[in-house]
Amino acid sequence: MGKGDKMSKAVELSINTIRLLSAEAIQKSNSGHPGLPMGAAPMAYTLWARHLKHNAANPKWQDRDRFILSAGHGSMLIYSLLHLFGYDLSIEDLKNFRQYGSKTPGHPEFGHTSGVEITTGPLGQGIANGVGMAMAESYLSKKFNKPGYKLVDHYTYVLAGDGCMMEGVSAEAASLAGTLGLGKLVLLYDSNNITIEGNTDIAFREDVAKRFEAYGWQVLQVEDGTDVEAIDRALAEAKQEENKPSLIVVKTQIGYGCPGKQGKASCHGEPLGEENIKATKSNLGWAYEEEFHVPAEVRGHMESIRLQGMEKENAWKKIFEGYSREYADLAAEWEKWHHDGLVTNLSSNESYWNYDMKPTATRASSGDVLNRLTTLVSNLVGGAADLAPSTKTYMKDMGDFSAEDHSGANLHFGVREHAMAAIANGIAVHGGLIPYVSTFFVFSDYMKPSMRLSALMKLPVIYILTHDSIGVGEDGPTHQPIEHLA
Ligand SMILES: Cc1ncc(C[n+]2csc(CCOP(=O)(O)OP(=O)(O)O)c2C)c(N)n1
Repeated sequence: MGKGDKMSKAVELSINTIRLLSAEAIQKSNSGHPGLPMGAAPMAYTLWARHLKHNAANPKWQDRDRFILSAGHGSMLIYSLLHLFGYDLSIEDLKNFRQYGSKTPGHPEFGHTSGVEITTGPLGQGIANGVGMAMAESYLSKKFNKPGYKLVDHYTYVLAGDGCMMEGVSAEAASLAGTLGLGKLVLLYDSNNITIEGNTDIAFREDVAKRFEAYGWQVLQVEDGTDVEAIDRALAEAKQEENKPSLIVVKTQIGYGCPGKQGKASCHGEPLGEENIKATKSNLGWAYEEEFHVPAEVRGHMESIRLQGMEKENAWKKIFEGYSREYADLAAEWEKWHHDGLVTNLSSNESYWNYDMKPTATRASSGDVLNRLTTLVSNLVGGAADLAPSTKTYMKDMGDFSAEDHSGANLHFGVREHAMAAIANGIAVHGGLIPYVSTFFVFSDYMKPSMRLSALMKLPVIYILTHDSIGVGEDGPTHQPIEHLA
C-alpha cells in the first residue's frame, strides 16, 4: 500500500485496528488465539472492504456473499470485522469475548452472533461448508435467474489455515468442488506454516497448491500477506474465473506485529501478554493509549463501506421488484423456498399417505416417500455417498447436479461421507434449499463430526441411513451397525 495518502492511512489503520481489537479482547478474557487474526488481518480487511457484497443492516439478505472462517479458533478476527463493518456487535461485546452467554463465544456460532454464517471450530469443516454454499448458489441461480434478472449472483469466501488443509474433510470437499467446477467459491489459505505443535514441517510438507491444481482449481499466490494490493488483485482474478473454484495461497506470519512472538507457535493459542501488546502497538506505530480504540479515520472509512453495502441491497431489491412483476410465479416460488412455506400440508394430504399395504423393504418405502416429496417439497436436493441405488435416494425426473449442469437436484457426493454431511450443512445454512444425504447406517461413523454440527446448529439436514439392521449378515461385521444406534 502506497504510504502517505489519506486512503492508505485509513487502510493501514483499519488493519491494525483488527489486529489490536483481537489481541486486546483475547488479553482481557485471558484466553483465545491471537496469531491468526493478526496475520490474516490484511486479507480479511481487503476481502471485506473491497470485495465482499454484504449489508450489515441485513445480515440475512439472500444474495449476499458468504464468508466462512473455517479456522474457527481465530474467532476474534470475525468479531473484530463484524464490529468494524457495522454489524450488531459492540465494543462491549468484544470485551466479553469468551464469557458465558456473550455474543462473542470462543468459536463462531451460527444463530448466536448476527453475521456469523456457520458454526466453525472443528478444523476443515468450513471448507466443505463453503462447497455446499457454492453448490446452493449455483443451483438456485439456475432455477431462478432470468435474462436481465440476476437474482442469485454471489460468491462464497472461505478463510482457512494449515490445520484445515491437513484435515481429510477439506480434501474430500475440494476434490468435489474441482470436479463440479464451482467457479464462485474462493478459498483464502492463511499459509503461515505454524500450528500448535510448531512448524508444519513436522507433519505437513506437501505442495498444497499443486494438490489443488490437481483437483481442478485455479491456484493463485500472494507472496506477502501484508500486501493489500496483491491480495486485492488475486481476489479480482479469482472472481473472474467462472469455471473453477479458486485457491489463493497467502503467505503470512502468525502474530504479525508482535515483535517477540510473530512467526512463533507461542502466539497461536494464548494471550500475547500486556507487555507484548504494548510492544506490538509501538512496533505498528499505533498512537493511541486507550484500549479497544477505533480511530476516527477507521470509523469514517467503515461508514462509507457500510453505506455502499446498503446501496447494493437496495439495487437488488429493485431487481426483485421487476422480477416479481415479470415472473410472478417464480417470485412466489422464491418466497416459499426462502420462508419455510413448504412443509405445511403433509398431514392433510391424502395421496401422500396412501400406500399399498404389502410387505416392502423399509429403504424401498423410504425411496417411495422421498419421490412423493419431490412434488410437495420442490426445494429438496440431495443424494448419497455413491450408494443411491442401495439407499433408494434418487429422485426421478429431478436431474443430476454435474460438472456440465448445475440445475439437477440429485447430488452425487462420491465416496465422501464426511464431506457429504459438511456440504449439506453448508446448503442448509445457505438458505432456499432443504438437503438430504444418505449412506449405510454403519458409515455414519465417517460423517459424525458434521452430523454433530448439524445438530448443534439445529439445521434441517435430512439423514437417510439405511441398512440399519445387524442382520445385514452377508457383508459381515464391518457392515453391521451394532453400536451405532446407542
Ligand atoms: C478437528 C480439529 N482438530 C483439532 C483442533 C484443535 N486445534 C485448534 S487450532 C489447531 C491448529 C491449527 O493450526 P492453523 O490452522 O495453522 O492455525 P494457526 O496456527 O495459523 O492459527 C488445532 C490442532 C480443532 N480445532 N479441530
